[in-house]
Amino acid sequence: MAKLFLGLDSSTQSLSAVVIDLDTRKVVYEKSLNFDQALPQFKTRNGVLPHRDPLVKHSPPLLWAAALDLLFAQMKKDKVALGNILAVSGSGQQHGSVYFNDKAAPALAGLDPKKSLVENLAGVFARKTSPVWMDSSTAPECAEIRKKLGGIKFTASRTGSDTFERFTGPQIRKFYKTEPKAYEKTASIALVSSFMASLLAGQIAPIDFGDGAGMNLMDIRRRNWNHDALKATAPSLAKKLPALAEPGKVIGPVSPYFVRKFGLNPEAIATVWTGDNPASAVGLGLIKPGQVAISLGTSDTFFGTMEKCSTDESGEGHVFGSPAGGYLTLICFKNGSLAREKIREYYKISDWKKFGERVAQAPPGNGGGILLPWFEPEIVPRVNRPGVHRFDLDEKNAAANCRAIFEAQMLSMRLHSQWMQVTPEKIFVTGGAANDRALLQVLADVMNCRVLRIEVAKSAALGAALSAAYGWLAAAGKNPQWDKLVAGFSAPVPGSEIKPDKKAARIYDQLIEKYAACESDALDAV
Ligand code: XUL
Repeated sequence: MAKLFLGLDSSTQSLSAVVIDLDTRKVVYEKSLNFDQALPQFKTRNGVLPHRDPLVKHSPPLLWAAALDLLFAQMKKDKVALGNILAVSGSGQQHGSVYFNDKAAPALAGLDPKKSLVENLAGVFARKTSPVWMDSSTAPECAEIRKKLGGIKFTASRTGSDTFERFTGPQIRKFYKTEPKAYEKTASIALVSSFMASLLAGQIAPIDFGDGAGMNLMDIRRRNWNHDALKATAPSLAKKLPALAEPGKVIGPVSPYFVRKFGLNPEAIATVWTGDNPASAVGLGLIKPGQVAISLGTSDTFFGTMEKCSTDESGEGHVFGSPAGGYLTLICFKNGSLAREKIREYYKISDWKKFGERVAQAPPGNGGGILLPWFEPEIVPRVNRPGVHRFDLDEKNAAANCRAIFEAQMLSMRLHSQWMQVTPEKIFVTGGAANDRALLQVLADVMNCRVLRIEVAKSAALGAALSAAYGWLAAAGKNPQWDKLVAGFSAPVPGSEIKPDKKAARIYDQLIEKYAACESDALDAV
């Protein structure tokens, strides 16, 4: 019998499945189901409910449950060998929260396969909708919690991050303040990840250290609920939170609902889910401390692993628990590829290949020219009033400006990840811009580090499938090793390695000081 493991990823816009075969080390099945298209009755747009207040972004948790039914039905139709699946795990969009009343636990324990999940879950919610990570309506609650915890530095050092609007604690506080009766009726609060795990396991599932760290409620070092943070957030919160657990820990056998309805292996185990970022890190092969991956996408994201927890005093970066042990940092730069596109369009450059050629035409460091590309409000550094700033840079010189925007983005990453004190020996890069060697050369030179391209289509679902395999092997007493487990699944693209040019690296070692000065000048000005 093939040893199959299922990883699911419940993201903002879709639910995805990846099935891996551990013996052949192959992804044997992958599928994504788009919420808006597959389940139009929930009336979401890009997975989120329209709301008159643009800061409020909620989704219906029943949408995610309905998607789980549909995806299992699809897997059955596609003849996935569900009977050979040994363990199921998953990941969820981080920070979003689901509010159960006291009917939820018995309903989960008795899921009836003759009904849909939506029917089974009728009447189990204390709040009909779930705030998700795109919600930014909790600025007052962030300020209140931060103040009670002693300011940015202490909030970050205790919970792994400063308070952020999308984080679960401020969201819970807003719910308690605006709907105190419904808050009181809340018996248990789940994250998107633990909600989905609860359906699979037929019981209220624990929250893992990875996703739990995105709540401003967990003690990042001790990995338990932080009493002061709970008190600063809402009353009686300890009673409403499930236990915290290692990602991949066995919750129990999968609910008979999935066995009878879809033919899932009755002996398959359901393991604890994690957040999409921690799962992605594993999917990208970040399983040892001191590793770094950079995703150059709509926004640019810096992932790094650390053995010991260090937190960002300025409160810009986040620290989560890593599924492979230790810690994971996530630093998100909003002005990523959209900002690069703005520059490309401004200089009427037709495609990305030509953009890369322009970058290569200008010399490393651009003779000291700097461009700060804050077309949109920026997360790191915090910029609320957007603007583009040029220093010693001729606006008419297209090549210099193309080079300058990418150099600035990479210098910003280097500067704002220094607090991690991680010196990687190589950096994995993924995302659209990772296809361009000229850009990767700039990255290698700025970071003074080897760069290798990685292509993993559904890194979070793959990470979840690997975590299911890890949990199953550990439960079987087989002492799994992460490096052996990920081998073959997330290998760098052959021939993609780029080495830093020593001369260029020295230029950037000096330019970073000027970049930092320009950044503070511009920040003072806005
Ligand atoms: C991380 C975050 C997003 C979501 C996306 O802090 O808010 O990356 O996890 O699903």
